[in-house]
Amino acid sequence: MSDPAPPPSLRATQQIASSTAGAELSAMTPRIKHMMPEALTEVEMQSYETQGYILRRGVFSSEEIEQLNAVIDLLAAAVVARSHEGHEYHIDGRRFVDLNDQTLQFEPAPFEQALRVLEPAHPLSSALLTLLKDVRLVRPMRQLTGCEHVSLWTDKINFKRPGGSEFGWHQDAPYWMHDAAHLTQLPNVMVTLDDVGPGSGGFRVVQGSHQAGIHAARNDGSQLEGFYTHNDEVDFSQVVEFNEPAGSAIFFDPFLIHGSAHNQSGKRRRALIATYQPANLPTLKTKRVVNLG
Ligand SMILES: O=C(O)CCC(=O)C(=O)O
Repeated sequence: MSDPAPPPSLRATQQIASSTAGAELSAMTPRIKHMMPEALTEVEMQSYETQGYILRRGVFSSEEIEQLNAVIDLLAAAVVARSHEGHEYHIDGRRFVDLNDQTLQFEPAPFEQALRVLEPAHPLSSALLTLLKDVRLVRPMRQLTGCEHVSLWTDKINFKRPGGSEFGWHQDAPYWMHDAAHLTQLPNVMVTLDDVGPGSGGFRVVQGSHQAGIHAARNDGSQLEGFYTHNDEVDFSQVVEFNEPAGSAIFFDPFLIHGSAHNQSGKRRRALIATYQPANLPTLKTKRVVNLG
């Protein structure tokens, strides 16, 4: 799929409120174990309400991200090596493989062998599950779901290799509306796994766009047209691109229009996106309950 959007007039990343969040019980982070976890402030909560997102820089240290990336590289290589065992199909010219509980999505030509998206990723690595249970994610997610405890809805890793393709403008709610009755309680978080600079396909949102419910979809004849937001619905004056260091966390509303351009840089732009929900509810794909704290 190609993103038909004209080049948006990008605003500099806004840091609505920044916070170095604290403690994690993970074995990966002995150095900062003593720090207190930090709940979202009232200002941050207000930003989420009005703008549809919250950016926190420096949530995870470079050492933590480095360790996580080493795990991710290994598990990505392992699933790609086994992809011939899965069920292969094509949607809008892109190759997909369902392998056990995972869906692998590959880049379009000329990088057909390169993994683009892996979902869900947490069953493949205890380090990923540990990250999802980390208080630096769980505590804000409790606030954003309005629940005392949360579970996982879905999680994925987007790999965006050099030359990797764009993510067209879309909202998540239309993807999930047939599987979830609690659409407003499905907040996302993107954890950046590489430093992101201009041209490397940074995550973009249309701030405030979550307030208008589900926007009109594309009608370009593609198989997935119903899941992409029509260009006329995108207010380009409100686009924010996140060119942020690895270890940042961007919390965003499931109704927020978002996407990203292709990666023109020579470096990877990996990211983990996880969606939380109230506790004791089944995940999107496996239907297993994964309580996170
Ligand atoms: O990785 C990105 O830049 C955007 C990802 C995204 O929008 C998605 O996976 O739904």
